[in-house]
Amino acid sequence: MVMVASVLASGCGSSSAPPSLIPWPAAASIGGGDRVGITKTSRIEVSPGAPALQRMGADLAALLRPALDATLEVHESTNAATAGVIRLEIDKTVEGDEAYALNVATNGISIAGRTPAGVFYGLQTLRQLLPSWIELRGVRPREVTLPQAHITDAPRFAWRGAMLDVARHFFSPPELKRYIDLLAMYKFNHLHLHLSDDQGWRIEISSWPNLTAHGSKTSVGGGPGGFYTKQDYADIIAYAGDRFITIVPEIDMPSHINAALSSYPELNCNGVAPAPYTGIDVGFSSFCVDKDITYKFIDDVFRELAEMTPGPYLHIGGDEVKTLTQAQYNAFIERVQPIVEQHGKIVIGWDEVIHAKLLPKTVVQYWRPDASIKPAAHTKLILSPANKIYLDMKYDNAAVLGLNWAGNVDVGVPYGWDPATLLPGVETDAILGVEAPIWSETVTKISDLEFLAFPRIAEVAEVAWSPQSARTWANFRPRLAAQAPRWSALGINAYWSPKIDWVR
Ligand code: TNX
Repeated sequence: MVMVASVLASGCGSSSAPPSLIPWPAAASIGGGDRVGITKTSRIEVSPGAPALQRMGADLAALLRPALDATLEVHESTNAATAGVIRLEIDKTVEGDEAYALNVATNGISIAGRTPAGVFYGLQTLRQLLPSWIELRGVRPREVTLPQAHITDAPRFAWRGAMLDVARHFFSPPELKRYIDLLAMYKFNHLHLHLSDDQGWRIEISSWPNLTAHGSKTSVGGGPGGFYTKQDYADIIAYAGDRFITIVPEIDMPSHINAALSSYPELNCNGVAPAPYTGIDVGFSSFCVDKDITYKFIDDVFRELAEMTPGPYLHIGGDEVKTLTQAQYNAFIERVQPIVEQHGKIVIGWDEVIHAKLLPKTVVQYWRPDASIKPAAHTKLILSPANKIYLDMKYDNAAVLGLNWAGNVDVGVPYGWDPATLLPGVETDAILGVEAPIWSETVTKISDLEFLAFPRIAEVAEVAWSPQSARTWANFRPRLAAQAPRWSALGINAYWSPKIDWVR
């Protein structure tokens, strides 16, 4: 890995700061020689017959439009890049489904990927090589230049996830799209939606309409709640899909289920629907695990969810059950897994499911800080240790937003974590990747969400993408600091931690 730190400051509008790429690429040589200009007469060319590349080309043109005061055209071509061309290309010789090669040179700019996803990640890197003011909306013509660069890159982990709890507080489709946009910039590829909990049910299920007619109307603190119609959900999936983000829906059970129990008395052992719940306790509610109707309900819900969800996974929750015996819990998890698989999907469960007999494909999401539950050797894992990457934990004792049951997670804590070290004895190839949850007990609006996510989500992005050998805090810190003008231009309500010398 070579990084030429001095970038030539030639011409107006060029920046003298070193390029602040996050996540840092697997191999990069940046800077040296003349900066490369993009002008009104530049052209975007894409491999023929690839609609995803056309779309990405149009998105790049839209990004450049305010600065150029012109919309670059996107053309199909089989020619190699030449001066004045930005080329997006499918190249089967690039190794790795999410890998890309990015070249910025005076004789042309090119991004090659084996798949459209690879090209997309190359484009996110290109975006960060552009001056930060490129992110401003509204026409302000300026000379656009970027440093020469030769980058070949591929992710460390296949699963680079974020989770959002839309149950404790609801987030509207436009708010979700905003978060998806921000995640995509940092090469995340999964967004897990925690769609139900005690305080609210957030997804339309046609066969059990009271889930939304009644169960969606509450949230923590008694706010109005909300839910996604099937159309909203399809729209969110398509929006995420265009950004190579897979939506992973979770219906949490057998506990965290008061919203459903409150909507249908017959799901309760005593046949009486409990009142809606707006507090923040956990573990008190449970499905009636001995009633057949419970499994009819689960089958209906996962059938509809499977029909709505193109991604391969359905998350069944399984966490924090306080009112069942271990035997009841295990039997429940063992009965629910095949229901999900019958609908063609792979089960994910929070780490408590390890106590039950798991189907070979079932994926475990490990959330506890310690290694106190041991997964079987072959079990695939998503790592979300609460004391490292729960982004709903407070930054410090003075913080107002967030919880602190797993301790504070200050800036630098996510970065300092190497996923390979969490579970001694677990093979690294059992680790699908990492996922940073934001539980929303204290989070009521998108600006709160942004405050908890930024800057820590950028740390998680690099933990998930970059080779461990390339990662040091000393190297990351100035790159993080240099994100500030970009985040400001994007209107992100970041936490400007005093630990970072933010570039202003
Ligand atoms: C634990 S970790 C939970 C959630 C809470 C969260 C708050 C896990 C699987 N469950 O129910 O919202 O802590 O940080």
